[in-house]
Amino acid sequence: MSNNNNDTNDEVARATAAAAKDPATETIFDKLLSGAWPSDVVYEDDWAFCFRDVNPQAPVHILCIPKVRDGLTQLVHAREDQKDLLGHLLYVAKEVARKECPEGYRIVINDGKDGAQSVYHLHLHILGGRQLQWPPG
Ligand code: TR5
Repeated sequence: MSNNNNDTNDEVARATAAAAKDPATETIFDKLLSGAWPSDVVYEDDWAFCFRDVNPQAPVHILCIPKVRDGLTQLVHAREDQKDLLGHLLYVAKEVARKECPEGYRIVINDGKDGAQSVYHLHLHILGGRQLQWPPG
C-alpha cells in the first residue's frame, strides 16, 4: 500500500499524460474485462465489474467499472439514458463496500485532468480498511 508524496506526484503525472491521449482508445480495463490480463475480481454481474486496484491506496481499494464503456470515458460524458447504469454502479459499489469495509469507506470518481483521472474508462474507487483523512490532496 502506498500514499506518500512521490506516489501522489506520480499519479498526477500519469493523469496528465492520460488526459492528453485520445480518449477513444482502449484502456487497460478492456484487457482485464476480456481476461487477457489477470485481475483480482471481487464481484461482477451483467453491467458491473469490480476488482482490486493494483496499486492500493488503502487496505481495501477496489475499482467498480461498467462492463461496456459506451462513451463513458469519464463521468462528465454520461448521457441521460445511462442513468440506470450509473445508479447500478453506485449500488454495487455500496454493496461491495458494506461487505469489505464494515467500519466505513469512501467512494471516489476522479474526472479529467484536474481530477487526476489516469484511466479513461469510468470507474468508482472504493477505499477503506483504515481511517481516511479529509480533505484529499
Ligand atoms: O487515476 P484513476 O482515477 O484513473 O484510477 C485508475 C486506477 O487504475 C488507479 O488507481 C490504478 O492503480 C488502477 N490500475 C491501473 C492498472 C491497473 C489498475 N488496477 C488493477 N489492475 C491494473 N493493471 C493490470 N494495470 C494497470 N495499468
